[in-house]
Amino acid sequence: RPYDPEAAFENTIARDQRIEPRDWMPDAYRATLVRQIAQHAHSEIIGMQPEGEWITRAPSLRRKAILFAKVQDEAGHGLYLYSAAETLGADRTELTERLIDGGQKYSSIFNYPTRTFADVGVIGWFVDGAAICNQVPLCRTSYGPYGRAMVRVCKEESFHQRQGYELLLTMMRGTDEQRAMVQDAVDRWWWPSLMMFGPPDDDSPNSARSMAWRIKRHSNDQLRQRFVDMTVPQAEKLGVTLPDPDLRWNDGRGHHDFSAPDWEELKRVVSGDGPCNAERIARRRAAHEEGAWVRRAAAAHADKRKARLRE
Ligand code: FAQ
Repeated sequence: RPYDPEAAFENTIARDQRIEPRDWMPDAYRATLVRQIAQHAHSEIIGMQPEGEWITRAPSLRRKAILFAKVQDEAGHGLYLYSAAETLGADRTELTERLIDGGQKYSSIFNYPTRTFADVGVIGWFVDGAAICNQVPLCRTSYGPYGRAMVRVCKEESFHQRQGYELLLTMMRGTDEQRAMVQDAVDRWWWPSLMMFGPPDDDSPNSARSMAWRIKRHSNDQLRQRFVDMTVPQAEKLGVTLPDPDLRWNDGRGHHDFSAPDWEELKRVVSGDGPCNAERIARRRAAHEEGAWVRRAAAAHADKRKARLRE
C-alpha cells in the first residue's frame, strides 16, 4: 500500500503519540498550533510587565531577588515558546509584529493593573496557579516540541506559585493593613483569573477541533473547575475570602459550585478594551523599536563570523 501521510497523522494522534516537526500535518493543525503557541509566548512576554513594575519597589532585597528571578523566567518561557512556534515554520519577527499590531492575542489577565505589592503575591498564587492547571495537561499535547517545552515551564511555574503563596502567608501574619491589602488584591484578581481559561465550553469555537487533535486535553470549563477546587482550601488556609457568595462545595457533584465571571468583560478585554491594553502594547512596541540596533548588531556579527569561517 502506498504511504498515506494523512492516515499516518490520524494514526499517530489515535495512538496518543507525538507529531514532530518533519511529520506531515494538516494545514489547519499547523495553523491552530501556531495560533495557540504564539498567544502563549506573547502572554509570557507581556506578562513580564505587571509584576516587573514592582522590581524597583520590592520591600526587601530578598523579595527583589525573587521577583527578578521570576520575571526573568517568564522571558525564558516566552523565548522557549517562540522557538517551538519556529519549528512549525513561523517567523519570530513576524509573530512579534503581529502582537504589536494587534493581529495576535495574548492572555486577558495581563491587562489588569498591579496596584500594591500584594498583587505580586496574588499573581503568583492565582495566575501561576491557573497557568499550571492549564499547562500540566499540555505536557501531553500531541505536538512534540510544545509538550516538551511545557515540562520545564511547568516546573518553574510551580516555583512561582509557591513564592506567591509564601509572600501572601507572610503578609497575612503582618499588620491589619497588610491583611487588607491581600484581601483587596484577591478581590480584584479572582474574576480575571477565572477568565484566563477562556470562554465557556458552549462558546469556545476552537475547542472541539483542538480536543480531537489532542492539542487540548481538557475543556476550558473542566480546567476552570479544577482551578476553583484547588484554590478554595488554599484560600481557607490563608484566611482570605474569595469574592463569590455562591461559591460552595456540592457533595453531589464532588466539586465546588461557583458563579460565572462576566463574559462580556472578557470579550472587551480580549478585543483590546481592558484597563491596561494600550499601555502594555505601547511598552512592548517601544522595547521592540529600542532593541532594533541590538538585533542589527547581532546579525552583523553572525554574518562576519560566517564569512570568517568560509575563509
Ligand atoms: N485571553 O475557542 P477558544 C502565562 C481567545 S499563562 C485572551 O476557547 P482556545 C504564565 C482564544 O485564543 C497565560 N484570549 O480558544 C504567566 C481564541 O482566539 P482566536 C497564557 C483568549 O485556544 C503567569 C478565542 O478567544 N497561557 O502566561 C482567552 O481553544 C504569570 C476563542 O477561545 C496560554 O496561552 C484569554 N483568557 O482556548 C506569565 C495557555 N481565552 O480563535 C506571567 C495555552 C480565549 O480568535 C505571569 N493556551 N481566548 O484566535 C490555551 O490553553 C488555549 O489557547 C486557551 C483558549 C485555553 C487560552
